[in-house]
Amino acid sequence: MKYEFITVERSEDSITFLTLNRPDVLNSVRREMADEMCEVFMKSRTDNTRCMVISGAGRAFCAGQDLSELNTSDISANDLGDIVRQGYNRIVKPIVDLPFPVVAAVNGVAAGAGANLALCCDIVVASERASFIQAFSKIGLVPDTGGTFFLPRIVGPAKAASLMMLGEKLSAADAMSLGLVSHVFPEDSFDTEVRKIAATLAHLPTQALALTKKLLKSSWNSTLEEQLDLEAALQQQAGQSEDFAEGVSAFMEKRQPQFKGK
Ligand code: T3D
Repeated sequence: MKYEFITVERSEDSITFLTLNRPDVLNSVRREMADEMCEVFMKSRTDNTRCMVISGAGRAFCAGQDLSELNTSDISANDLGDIVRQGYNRIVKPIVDLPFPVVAAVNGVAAGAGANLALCCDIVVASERASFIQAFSKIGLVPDTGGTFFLPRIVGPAKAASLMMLGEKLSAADAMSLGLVSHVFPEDSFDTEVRKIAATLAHLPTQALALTKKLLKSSWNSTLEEQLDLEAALQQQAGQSEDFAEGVSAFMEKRQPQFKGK
């Protein structure tokens, strides 16, 4: 399938690489781009994808909403609620629910909805030249794309408020020290390192990773008792997988496991 605003590449080891592809405007998001992303998310549920990597073409990851898509001659005529519901909310929910890990490979600036798109992914890695800006307040908007959910939970409420209100730009190193990203790689080796992480994830027991994702999501809002119950229920499920049988056999036989994601 050929897309206009994104590219999609599939590796032999079942990794789907989704690249936002509007480099001239720093991969800012139009409605059609969001539609294309949603289609990829939907297809990836049934095409044996075991890991997805989201990144941006050119020097940016994503500069958020394409501001030129708005009606600027009558700004209040724009239905921003609709743009958020039909665009960004439709992107965040599937990413969080996809039954495999999603890696945000933040290759450059991530601003506004682009910054929060990264934060809703399971693993966020950054190039040394990446930066993160909660740009919304600079144009009179509020943070969206799940930013007010994820950011305070990652950095704490005080830092989240400061980042979101002052719109301070974070370097990759700052993002790393605040816990927004798990790895920072030099620009030269960024693509190679991202592929290594994605390949590692794609060879792990995918079902167990999907269940881990569910547990982590649930932990945002659960009591300890609820989490303990869910851990038991999902461990029961993981224990029925072929990959668990393979993992234990491989351990006993002192060999590397060959997980199939089943
Ligand atoms: O509908 C709604 O608005 C509701 C939803 C909102 C969600 C949001 O994401 S709101 C936040 C929108 N994003 C922004 O406000 C960020 C705007 N961009 C910037 O602040 C800067 O571009 C950056 C800090 C991201 C990068 O700065 P810099 O100096 O590296 O690049 P630049 O020169 O500003 O941008 C390069 C080109 O990309 C430039 O075009 P040109 O002059 O070469 O023809 C610029 O206009 C274009 N561009 C960058 N961001 C956007 C954009 N064009 C459209 N929309 C953008 N968001």
